[in-house]
Amino acid sequence: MTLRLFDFAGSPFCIKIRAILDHKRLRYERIDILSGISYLELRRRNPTRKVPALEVDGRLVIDSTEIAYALDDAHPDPPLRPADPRLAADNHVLEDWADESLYFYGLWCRWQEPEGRRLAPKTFRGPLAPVLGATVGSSARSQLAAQGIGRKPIALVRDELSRSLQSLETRLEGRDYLLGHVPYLCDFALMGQLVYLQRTPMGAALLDRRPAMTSYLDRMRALRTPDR
Ligand SMILES: N[C@@H](CCC(=O)N[C@@H](CS)C(=O)NCC(=O)O)C(=O)O
Repeated sequence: MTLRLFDFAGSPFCIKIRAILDHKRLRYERIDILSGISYLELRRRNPTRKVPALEVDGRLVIDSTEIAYALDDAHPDPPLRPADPRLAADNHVLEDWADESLYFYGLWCRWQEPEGRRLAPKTFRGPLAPVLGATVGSSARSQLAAQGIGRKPIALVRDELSRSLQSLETRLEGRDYLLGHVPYLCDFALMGQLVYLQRTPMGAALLDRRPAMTSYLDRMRALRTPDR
């Protein structure tokens, strides 16, 4: 199987897929969409224009959930989906919550919270950095306003995020991973969002107060191969 990943290093969804590829010990070519003409290829072949997108033997699979399923179908060991139907349902709901809800808190901490907003543009490198910092930031803030979180007061967003982190901590009591002692797709989705969150000033401050969450992240990181 030949795998080419259209990738952006800092994207929580790309972090999720790179961790899955490593966990399954699959080799792949990494294509940074900010270098060369790869973004034009992505735009041409992917109607959402989003990353990650994974080319599997020439066929482009888009969206991190579909990519995870395609990899799990082709390489079922280690599995990303539990066999038990009730656990499989929890796996799906938790993955979807991480991708579709928690993501917006990371995006908010990065592009809207004042200190995050000041620092985020500086993370881009190269000649396009100033343009990228301005355009990605304003597009993120438009998304946050349309979704609703961007119109909430800071204290409310902080309380909502703290409540979610507290719930995760409670869920992880006595378990290594969200569903027990084996990591499944929901854990890779959560890991991507937590790593992204931890790279923001407010996200780091909230996570640092929760050692159970940081040791969970250490456990997830340890599943990856040492060279990536
Ligand atoms: N549901 C998608 C979300 C992917 C996503 O939002 N990717 C962002 C990067 S974090 C992106 O490519 N944004 C560019 C854009 O919206 O044009 C997935 O799970 O893959």
